[in-house]
Amino acid sequence: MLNPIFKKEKFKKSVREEVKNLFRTTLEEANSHQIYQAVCYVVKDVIIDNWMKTQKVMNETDPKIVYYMSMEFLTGRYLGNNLLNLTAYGEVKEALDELGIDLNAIEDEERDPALGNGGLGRLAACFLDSLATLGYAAYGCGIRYHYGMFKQEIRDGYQVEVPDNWLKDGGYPFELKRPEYAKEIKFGGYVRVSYNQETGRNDFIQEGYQSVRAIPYDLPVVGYNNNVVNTLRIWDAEAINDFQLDSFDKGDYHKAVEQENLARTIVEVLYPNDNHMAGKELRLKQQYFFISASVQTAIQKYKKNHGDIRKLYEKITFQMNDTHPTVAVPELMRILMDEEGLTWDEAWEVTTRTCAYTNHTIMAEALEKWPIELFSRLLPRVYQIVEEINRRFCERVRAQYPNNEEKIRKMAVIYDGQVRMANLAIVGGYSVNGVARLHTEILEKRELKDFYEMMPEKFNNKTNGITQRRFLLHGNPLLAGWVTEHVGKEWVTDLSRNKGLTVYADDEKAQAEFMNIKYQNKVRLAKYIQEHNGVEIDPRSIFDVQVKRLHEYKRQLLNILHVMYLYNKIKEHPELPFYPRTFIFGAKASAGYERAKSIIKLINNVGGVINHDETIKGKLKVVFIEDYRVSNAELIFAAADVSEQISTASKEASGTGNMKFMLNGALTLGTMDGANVEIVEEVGEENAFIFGLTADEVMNYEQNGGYNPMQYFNNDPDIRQVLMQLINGMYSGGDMNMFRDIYNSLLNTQNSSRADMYFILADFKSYAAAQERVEAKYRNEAAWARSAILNTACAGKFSSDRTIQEYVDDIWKLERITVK
Ligand code: 26W
Repeated sequence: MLNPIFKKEKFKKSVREEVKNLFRTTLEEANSHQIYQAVCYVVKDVIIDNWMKTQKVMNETDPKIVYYMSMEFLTGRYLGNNLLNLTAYGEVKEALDELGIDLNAIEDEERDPALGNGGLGRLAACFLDSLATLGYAAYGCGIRYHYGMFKQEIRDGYQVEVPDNWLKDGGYPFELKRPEYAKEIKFGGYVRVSYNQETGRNDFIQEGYQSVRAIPYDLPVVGYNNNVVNTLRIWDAEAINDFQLDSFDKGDYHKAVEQENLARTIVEVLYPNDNHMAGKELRLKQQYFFISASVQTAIQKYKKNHGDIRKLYEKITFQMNDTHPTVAVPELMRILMDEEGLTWDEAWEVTTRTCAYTNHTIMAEALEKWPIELFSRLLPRVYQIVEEINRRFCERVRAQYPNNEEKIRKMAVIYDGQVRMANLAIVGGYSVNGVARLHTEILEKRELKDFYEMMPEKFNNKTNGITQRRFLLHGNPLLAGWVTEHVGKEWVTDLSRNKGLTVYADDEKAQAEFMNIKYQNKVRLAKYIQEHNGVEIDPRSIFDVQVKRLHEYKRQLLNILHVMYLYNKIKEHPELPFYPRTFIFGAKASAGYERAKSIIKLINNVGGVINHDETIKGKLKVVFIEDYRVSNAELIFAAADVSEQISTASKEASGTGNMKFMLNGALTLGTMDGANVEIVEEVGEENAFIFGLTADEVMNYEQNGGYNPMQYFNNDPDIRQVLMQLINGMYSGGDMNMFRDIYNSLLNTQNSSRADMYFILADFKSYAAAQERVEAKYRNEAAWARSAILNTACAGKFSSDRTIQEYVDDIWKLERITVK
């Protein structure tokens, strides 16, 4: 199975050669970064062979293809993962060892391609991994941002955003520029309608537009041990007419400059907003840019082997990752009608059988809406089509629900001067799915109720998953080895095999081994934290971890308020038993999200006070890990005892970090929200710590009112004490105003929004009680080990392989390919 290139002697020779060719130097003199690049290029050679073979099989067998369209792909580093999926990691590690080179150090030379914000982008990357591993033909379609997610630095406790130029020093080793597949994308101008004698129909011709050239870069997506290599195609932009002097003479100087600017700005940066719609013109440009390029490419590819464009849906699905790619619906209509000559009805039939939509959030502020003025100015022809989609759809609604303008108000695609992208995605596609059972139920019963009633057949659930290959095999080699010893290697492609670990849950030896591995991973993380954050933590303490984007609904604030409460307890009762705890946070806040940023500052300041208080004898530590990202996430999950999943019930669509913790044997401390519900269902409530309001209770309060946070403040001295400490200068060097906004957000009604929007005070005491159960259980080593093993054992459902197979069976209907 092993490719001969990875035979040790051969591989060592190739690396030497590559270092020489690339850098005109010897291996002995090359620095780590040069060696890293050389190793990548040797590995890339193998990948390219399989890549071409996969293409050949696709051409010969003509399978149906899914195009996974996403503005974000948070892939994390490639080198280690590629080696693992090529099953060459061990060989290469040994070969490099013999050269005196440490593979882990080489891997650390790679920058994370951070082309995504959080859950949605990482999910897209897990899905590509599973698609390739299961042998399905798939393209990821995205944007080659020059600056992905910012690098986070913490200065004086504050988040500082630093641009992260991931393409610095000669681009990215694994990508391949494909200029021969460039496409032209048009913006603005107007639509001229002219009668066509030949066809007897009107032609719609866009004129006076600006255009930009979309250039694809391909990244390989290596399947596990199956020779399949799919493609993640990310689009870069170049100016269409490199600056021509004569355009000055023609009076087009201004336009030439503008087109240059358009090309320069369009893919410059990823919007660092998570669950918040900014409504920026450039963002809509980005969306149309990569969608038009991707749709054009897909159609061109289809037409190479197929005569009848009316059957497009038999060979292609466009899966839209949230509403960000929804302009695919009218763009496909445009191409089918204006370029392929289909009638409206024919084009609509094709479009609504080709497009499918995944919803990832019910947060109202995340819903994408574009002002008509902006949309029609930027995409004049596409807008005409959206208008017609809306007109016809409203007609249908009125026919089905006569005299019910309420239905129109809720379901229209264009309303109140805005284009509503979710409504467009639902109307223009054949499938709408949520990402966890509870989330889909909320969509059907509340958020999208009217659509569900009108077209229930479109709705379905696909509970998220994660790839065990990155988050166990690569991220936690010790535990991966242990799992293999006990249930065999098959779990790598069939995570349900982990069930076999159940029989070891009560086995003393297995428990000791399991906890010892956890301990070693804690030592590894402690070392990372010491090196990167300068904080010393005790690997024997309970590692209680919350890593995810910073958002009020995710309630990092509840966590840190509870830490403040514990600190008060320890100070007041130093004699009481207390199991040492380390609270670990990692989170980026959107650059413009002020409250999120002050929560980061609060966490750091609380750490500053507690970590330096010698009187508590190290019982409590708080660390904020700077620049949380995929690469350090792998270390963090492996080392966690407790997984904090404490969102306000109903707000977290699914969560996927929760699954990564579970797989690595951490116990969930969480609310009944998102996929937590299913995690608890799999592992049993006695192996998790559940607390807080239910989704129904939260939604009830939201609908009917009756929630009064002041009552907790007045009646509960512990809560009052902690809240007063936000404004008495205790954690702000005497500054009484530093955290006043946070205090106000919990207690004071500000400009029409309710105080404590996320029910932190309502859940505080039940959270504290759950934390007490954590401590009690941890004291009982056997009980903890048992639960930890069961978490790893019961994580099978949460493999993205399972998720992808469900997408294939219910939505995409793909057939597998085999590559020899
Ligand atoms: C328009 C601005 C914007 C940007 C990003 C709106 C919404 C988003 C994403 C949908 C936010 C996101 O990443 N959502 C997360 O998706 C994960 C994968 O399904 C879920 O596990 C998380 O619960 C959800 O918050």
